[in-house]
Amino acid sequence: MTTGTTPFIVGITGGSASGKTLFLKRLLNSFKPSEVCLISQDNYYKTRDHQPIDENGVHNFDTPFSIDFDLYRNDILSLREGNVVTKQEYTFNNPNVVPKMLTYTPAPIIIVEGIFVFYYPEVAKMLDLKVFIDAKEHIKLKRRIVRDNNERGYDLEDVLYRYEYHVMPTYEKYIKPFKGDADIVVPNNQNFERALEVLVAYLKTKIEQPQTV
Ligand code: UZR
Ligand code: MG
Repeated sequence: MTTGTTPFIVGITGGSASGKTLFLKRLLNSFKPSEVCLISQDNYYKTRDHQPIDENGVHNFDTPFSIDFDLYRNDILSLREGNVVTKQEYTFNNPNVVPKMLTYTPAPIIIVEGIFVFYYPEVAKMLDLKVFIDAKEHIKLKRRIVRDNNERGYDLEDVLYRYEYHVMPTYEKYIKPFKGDADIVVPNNQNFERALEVLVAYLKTKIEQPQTV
C-alpha cells in the first residue's frame, strides 16, 4: 500500500515503570484508531531460552540483547512503508495470560515505545519527535512492585532483585544517557495531564498536514 505520505514517528522512552504505558493509553484515547499506531518494544523480547543469564543464574531481561532488535526495526520500517504487520503478543512469561495476535496498521502517526528506543541508533534515527517520561527512582520502584505483582505475576523478592541488579544498572547505562536527546521530557511523579494535552494538540496538527514524501 502506498499512501503518498510518510507517517510522523514519535519515540517514547523512559525508565521501567516511569509511566510510559499509561501515558500512551491516555494518548491513544485522544485519537481515532485509524490515526495512530503504537508499536511497543515490549512485544519484541526474545524467548526465555535466548535471554542473557546473570552471575546468579537469573534471566536478565534488561539488556538491549534481550530484544529481537532486527525484527523490531524491520516491523517499524515495514509499517512506515505502509504495510500491515502482525506479531504475537509477549506475555512476560506470565502463565496466566494467553498471548493474542497483534495487528499493526499503517497510520499518519506511529508511536515507537520502549526502554531502548533512543539507544538503538537505527530506531532512534527514524524518530521525528523524541519524548522521555521521567520519574523519581522510589516512585518507579513503587509502581514496579505493584505492576509486576498484578500484571506479570512476580513475587516481591524477585522484583526487588531485578530492580537492583538489572533495572537500575540498565537505566544508568542505556536509558538515562539518552535523556539529553529528547525533544520533550515529561515529569511523571504525580501526573502528566498538561504535558499530554500539549503533545496531543501538536500531534493533531501532524494529522491535518501530513508530510509529503
Ligand atoms: P516497561 N521484563 C520482565 O519483567 N519480564 C520479561 O519477561 C521481560 C521483560 C521487564 C524488563 C524491563 N525487565 O525492566 C521491563 N526485567 O520489562 C520493561 N526484569 O518494560 O518499560 O513496561 O517497564
Ligand atoms: Mg510499559
